[in-house]
Amino acid sequence: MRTPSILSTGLCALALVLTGCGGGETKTEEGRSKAAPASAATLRIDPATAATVTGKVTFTGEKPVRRPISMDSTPACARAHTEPVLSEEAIVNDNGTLRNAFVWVKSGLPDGTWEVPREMVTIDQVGCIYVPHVVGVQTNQEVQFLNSDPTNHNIHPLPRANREWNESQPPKGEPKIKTFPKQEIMIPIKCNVHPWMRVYVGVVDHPFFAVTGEDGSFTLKGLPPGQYTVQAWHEKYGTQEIQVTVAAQESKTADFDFKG
Ligand SMILES: [Cu+2]
Repeated sequence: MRTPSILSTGLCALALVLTGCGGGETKTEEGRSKAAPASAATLRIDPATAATVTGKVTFTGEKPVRRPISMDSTPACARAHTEPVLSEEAIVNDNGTLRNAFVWVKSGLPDGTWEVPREMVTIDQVGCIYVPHVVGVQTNQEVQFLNSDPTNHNIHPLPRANREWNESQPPKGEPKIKTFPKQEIMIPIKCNVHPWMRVYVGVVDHPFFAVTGEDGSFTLKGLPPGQYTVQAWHEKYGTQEIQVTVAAQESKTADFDFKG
């Protein structure tokens, strides 16, 4: 758990009256003092009130067939696998849940800027596959792109809100450290060399997001009490939203069901 608190918003508002809360003073042309815009309050998870939303993302319908990926165009990629490599576009787990759904709080949080985690998020290229296939990061959190393969890759995000870039990375090359400053659900990233390679990055301006794994469940921890719209996104099946209201320290369930 991180340290408090959303209280800092209120304290900052009080401090703003007294000192400007981080904003300096500038002189206008007339020589009068004028407060510069204060920096936004930094929000942190408050363990005293932290609520939780858990759930699962299920799938109803005919189970999609995972098509095999041909890597014949790059022998170094093909050689990295002894088993057939299957598409990750739609994976239904054995328990009927959907893997790689991105679940996040779309609205309802207090205004302010959430503390950015110091830990980096890693996206690796292994056997000419992006690992993981779906990942969440906070706005301005560092993301390191690794190339663990003995072959060239070319990382090419296709954002709508963030800046597009396109950089090659040599075999076992230096990590590329990047940030995405704007919230965006989702940024597809391709590789210009290998058309089957795809990772989806969910960039969220707060820490309340999760990706479903092999059991299809998710947990959003540390929420302030409030009324939220929680969205689940899936690359093939689109988006769904659920309204959830949580009191301080309350746990609620929000289950999604995507139809095939
Ligand atoms: Cu590649």
